[in-house]
Amino acid sequence: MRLCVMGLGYIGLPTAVMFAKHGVQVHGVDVNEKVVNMLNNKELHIEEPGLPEMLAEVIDAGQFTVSTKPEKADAFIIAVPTPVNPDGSANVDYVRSATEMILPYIEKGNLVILESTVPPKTVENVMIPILEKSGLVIGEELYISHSPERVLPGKLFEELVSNDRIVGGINEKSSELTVQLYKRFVKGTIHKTDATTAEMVKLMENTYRDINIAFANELARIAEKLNFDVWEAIELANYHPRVNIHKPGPGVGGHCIAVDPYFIIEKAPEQSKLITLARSINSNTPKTVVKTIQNIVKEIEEPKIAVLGLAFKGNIDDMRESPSLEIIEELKKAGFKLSIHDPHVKADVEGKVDTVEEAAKDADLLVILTDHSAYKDLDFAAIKKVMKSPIVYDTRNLLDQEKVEQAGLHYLKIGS
Ligand code: SAJ
Repeated sequence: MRLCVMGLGYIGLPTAVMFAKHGVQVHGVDVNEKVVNMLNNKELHIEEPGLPEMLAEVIDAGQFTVSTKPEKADAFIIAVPTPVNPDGSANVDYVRSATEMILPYIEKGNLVILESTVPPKTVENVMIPILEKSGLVIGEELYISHSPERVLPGKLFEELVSNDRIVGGINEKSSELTVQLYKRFVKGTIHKTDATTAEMVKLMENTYRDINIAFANELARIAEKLNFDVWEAIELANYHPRVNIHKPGPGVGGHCIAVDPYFIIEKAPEQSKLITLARSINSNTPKTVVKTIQNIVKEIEEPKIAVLGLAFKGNIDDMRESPSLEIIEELKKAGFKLSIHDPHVKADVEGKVDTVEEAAKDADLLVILTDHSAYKDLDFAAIKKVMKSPIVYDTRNLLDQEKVEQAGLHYLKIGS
């Protein structure tokens, strides 16, 4: 079995490596030459627990090759990004170009699977017309399906295996061949449907989460106005067997939840009123955080803010759509002096320092923006010593309030 994986990012690379580990001869393709060179040297451009070891293993075993050009295979997986255009619509150019790239390598009996998250009808209206140019009869000589990835960065390998999977073929044979392929490592149930339903299922999952988080963020604003602790209230409400309110925070980041709802809105704007409102609540949340920060330090002359966390969520290095970036930008615009820290992000960011103590030095406020585990066990006594004003603002309800206060710091958190 030979597999060609187009796009070696957060999803394509771990998926390719996983197939290689399960007896498939995998060829990975990325248009970025730098990424290809790094991978060939067994170096990684992304962070994911377990990936470095597995990459080295499959390369050494000769099961995984990487280049900028596709090769002939039995099956092709497309896992390329779908960015958002400035007008909010999905940019499916990479899906289009990856499909065009594999066209010269396609042979009778091949299977093409799209894993990228896309607006409904992309398989039908974008991929099929390109693949028809192969001259093969679609559905009879060339099989096509959509099997959206649904794994959580940071827990990717665990979820690749244990999560249920949706497979939406353009016909039964396409679905069946796709199921057979993923069965090599998927232990969860693989559910068969059609391509358009699969496209929608993926978008609905992330939109459900976006709406739920918007509700939590709204509750946090209500708590701040009415003076109760939203975290305690949510915890208590969630003891009800049919309630599962998500967590408020500094905003919603990442390339999935902050983006996918727009793919539904784009195709049915009139019908997507709740989805649109939730999106606007979440995308305005970073501004609310900035206002709160301004309020906390309003009496302090030329305040310095130490910002902890650049990644969009804990224990990963991904900054895509991270609320931290917008908050930092707004704080800079407002003229605050900033020092920034993130133990996972390696990219160069202006003002980033190597340790929390360095960031806290002479600061008037320490703001927790990302729920990295490393921040839970900070040496708060040492931090207090170096800070100018000992105030902590926790937008994730991450820290142990008692521990922070015992060290002599003043503790404030979002939604209370
Ligand atoms: N967040 C909150 N409150 C919460 C949960 C999350 O503010 O209660 C924030 C996070 O801090 C982060 C953002 O939302 O900024 C998104 O984080 P996430 O952990 O909810 O999701 P992602 O983007 O890492 O991954 C999601 C997952 N989708 C669902 O859980 C329905 C994952 O399974 C998908 O594979 C992924 O999107 C994707 O690629 O679509």
